[in-house]
Amino acid sequence: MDCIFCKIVNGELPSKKVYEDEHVVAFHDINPIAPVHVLMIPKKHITSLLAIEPEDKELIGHLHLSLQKVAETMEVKDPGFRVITNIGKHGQQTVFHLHYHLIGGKQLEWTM
Ligand code: D5M
Repeated sequence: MDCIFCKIVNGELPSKKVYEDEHVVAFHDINPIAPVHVLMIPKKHITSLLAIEPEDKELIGHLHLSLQKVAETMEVKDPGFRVITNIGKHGQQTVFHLHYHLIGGKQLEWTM
C-alpha cells in the first residue's frame, strides 16, 4: 500500500518518534506549525475518522489515552494544547491515514 504513514509504521521511512507501542505511534510533523506539533496515528491503516469501524473502538480509545501520554512527554498538558484531525477536501486532509495533530507550545488562536 502506498501510504507514507504506513511506511513510517514499517520503518521504510524515517521519523522522529516521541511515542510508540503495539498499536500507535507518535512522531514530529515534518512541517510544524507550532513549537510542538506531533502526529499520533494508529498502526492500523484507517483512512480518516470517517472510516473508523465499531471494531476499532478499543484502538481509538487507546489512541486518545496515548495522546495524554504524549502531551505529558511534550510538556504541554498545562497550559494546554489542541488536537485536530482533518477530514477530506474541505478539511484539507493530505495524508489518508488517520492522524491527530497535537499542537501547542504557545498561545494558539482560533481563526479560519
Ligand atoms: O496533515 C498531514 C501532515 O503530515 C502534514 O502536517 C505534514 C505531515 N507529514 C507528511 N509527511 C510526513 C513525514 N514523512 N513525516 C512527518 N510528517 C509528515 P493533513 O492533516 O493530512 O493535512
